[in-house]
Amino acid sequence: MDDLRDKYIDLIGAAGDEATLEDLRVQAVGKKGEISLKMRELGKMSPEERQIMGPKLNALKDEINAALAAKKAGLADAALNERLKAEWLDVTLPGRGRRSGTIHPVSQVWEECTAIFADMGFAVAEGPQIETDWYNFDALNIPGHHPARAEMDTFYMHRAEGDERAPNVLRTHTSPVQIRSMEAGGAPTRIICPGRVYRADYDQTHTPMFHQVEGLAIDKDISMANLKWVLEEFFSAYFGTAVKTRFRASHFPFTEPSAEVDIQCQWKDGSVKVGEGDDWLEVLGSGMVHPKVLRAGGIDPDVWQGFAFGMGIDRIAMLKYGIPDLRAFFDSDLRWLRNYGFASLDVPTIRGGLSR
Ligand code: 2NL
Repeated sequence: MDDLRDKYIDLIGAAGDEATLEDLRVQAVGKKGEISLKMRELGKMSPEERQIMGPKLNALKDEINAALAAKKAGLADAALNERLKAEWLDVTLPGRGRRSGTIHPVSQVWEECTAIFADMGFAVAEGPQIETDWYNFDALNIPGHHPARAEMDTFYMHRAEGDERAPNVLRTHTSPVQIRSMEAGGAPTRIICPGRVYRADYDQTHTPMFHQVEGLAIDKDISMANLKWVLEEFFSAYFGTAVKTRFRASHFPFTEPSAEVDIQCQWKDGSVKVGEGDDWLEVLGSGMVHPKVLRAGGIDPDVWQGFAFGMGIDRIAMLKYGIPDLRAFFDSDLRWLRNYGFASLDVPTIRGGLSR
């Protein structure tokens, strides 16, 4: 038994890796290992012999197991020491910078607009981008034969062969959201509707998808004067400087009277500055909501009246942030996005604040 002990203790001491150690474990204390076989022989011994040999064999088995475990831990330590010697890390080096994405100018301006109008008590309403022709046109006093339907370069959805219903459309403005809000919430109301709109038009200043924010205020005594105040307040907050507006008589089917709104600006070496000079830039359409449109939204035009307006988010983004080409907005060019994008934690800038 002493020979057996010395043999395995020496072999375990000399083992150079875990695989050798495992082989030794199987040879010595495995099911068919030398010590296990010896233990099986206990059955053939006399009780007296067994009294002596049993505990001795158990002690030997424990000793071998302990030696295996100790050697295994030793090998792991040695391996770790080798790795620590070979691999090292300078924890004082600066980290590798990770580029973060940017907020698209459209998203930034969208947020700025909603923040400014929210301060004036407007709630945000959103709605579907695929609309029925009733919500997109008829409810807005644009009947089937009206030239505005043709002028709008509408995208029509597919209808199955033989389906004679008027096709759905990609909304050409966010006005249908306002019709839906009138139906759902009635009057009085103050909402803005920012969103994507679609027109089949593509050139220097038009993209087939663009962004619009429309506004609607309905009450018993709302007038064009309120409209003018709200818009001047908006443009001054948005551009961070007092901005004069100029209202020009115009025509839209959904408002009566209607006005196009220009903002004061100056051309300076090829670019435009808002809020100074004596040039004018058209940025917005507006007017008093047409009685037929109020009625389409389920509101009694003999009791209620209101103003509405619509403007392009992309266009006022270009104006404020000096972005020259509209089409680049939707090219997903990373160099452009890094240049014109905003840091994700930038709070919408409403410079100047409101005069209240
Ligand atoms: C433009 C013209 C405008 C409206 C949009 C509107 C909505 C309802 C009722 C009446 Cl529900 N009007 N929206 C009114 C006037 C003009 O947009 O040229 N925008 C860029």
